[in-house]
Amino acid sequence: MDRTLAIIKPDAVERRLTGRILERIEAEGFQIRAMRMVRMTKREAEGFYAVHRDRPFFQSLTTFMSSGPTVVLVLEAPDAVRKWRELMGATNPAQAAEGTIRRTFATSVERNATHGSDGPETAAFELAYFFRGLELTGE
Ligand code: IDP
Ligand code: MG
Repeated sequence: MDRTLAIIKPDAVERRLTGRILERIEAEGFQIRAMRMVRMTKREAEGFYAVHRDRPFFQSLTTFMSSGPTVVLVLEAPDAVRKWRELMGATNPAQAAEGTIRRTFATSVERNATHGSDGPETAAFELAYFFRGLELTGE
């Protein structure tokens, strides 16, 4: 079993899409191992997206991610990292496959409804960014 970090971003929470996205996650066979609502500060969003600090969209992205509450989740499934990215679809919703979460719910490349870790090392960093050991080890 594998774990990945998912975030329901502020655009989707604000538009009351949380329930529909959670339903989709469970329907696709993920076990939700931990879940919490988090309103990140600007600084916390910058720490989370530190790998992107030199990208032109960094300031806008971290302002957006700290603009309202998010839902952070630990998802478990075989091959969870890849499987969750596949369910989310491409970063740019215009390029995301039909039926993916981003194709269905995103309104722009920035306001794209959900986040997912992009590999096992990233997942380990991102899970630890939001969840403590005890929350992560429970069955
Ligand atoms: P990912 O979320 O699909 O892994 P990343 O390249 O890691 O995509 O980018 C992180 C987030 O930054 C994206 O989900 C999106 O919200 C935002 N982003 C990425 N590229 C752009 C862009 O070209 N313009 C504006 N925002 C972007
Ligand atoms: Mg990424």
